[in-house]
Amino acid sequence: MNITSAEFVKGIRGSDAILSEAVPSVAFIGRSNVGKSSILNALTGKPGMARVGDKPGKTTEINFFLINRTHYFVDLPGYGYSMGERGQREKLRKLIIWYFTSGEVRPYMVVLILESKAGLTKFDEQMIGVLKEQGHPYVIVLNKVDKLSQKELQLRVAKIKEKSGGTVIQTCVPTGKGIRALRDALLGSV
Ligand SMILES: Nc1nc2c(ncn2[C@@H]2O[C@H](COP(=O)(O)OP(=O)(O)OP(=O)(O)O)[C@@H](O)[C@H]2O)c(=O)[nH]1
Ligand SMILES: [Mg+2]
Repeated sequence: MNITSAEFVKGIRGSDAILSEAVPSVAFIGRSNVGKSSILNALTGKPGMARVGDKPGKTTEINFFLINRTHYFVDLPGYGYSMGERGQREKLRKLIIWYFTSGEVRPYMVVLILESKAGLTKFDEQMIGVLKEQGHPYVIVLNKVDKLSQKELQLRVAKIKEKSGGTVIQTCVPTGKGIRALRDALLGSV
């Protein structure tokens, strides 16, 4: 499916009426700075829609984008970065956990984004634990594949598959690699 319209609706920091809307949603999560917001922009073809940053911690709210007037793409803050103020980090971590455990939302897919050089970290494994426990379906995306050689990439993908047991979609935002495959996986190929 092509994306014909995408617009920012709102950012939330806790319970909100938007959570009870009957709109199917996809959530984007991962460690800070892995490229969650960049991937969301690439999927929609709107480079400036979600805010992207050089420093971790750019996204600080749970941001809802209405896609084709039928779906929400939900951009979450990142977890697991060591920079920034401890109180703020803890707040964001709690917000992410709340989103997936409060029982208020049931995304039909969670996109767990990893960075190619770091691979699957302990923070990601914890997050996968939460998703499994709550019964949220998820797909793993390995982003920034431009940062590894072909050989390193093969090893990295094999390792992630072995640990997670699932498929891994490889993406690179600057070249657009894997973006169509991800869009089709989320919205269907028709
Ligand atoms: N080389 C390379 N850089 C990328 C890629 N995708 C994103 N980036 C860069 O990575 C940085 C972080 O991107 P964001 O999209 O802000 O990352 P995020 O995961 O949303 O970060 P937080 O909101 O802080 O959690 C930016 O400088 C992007 O330009 C990629 O595929 N390759
Ligand atoms: Mg972001």
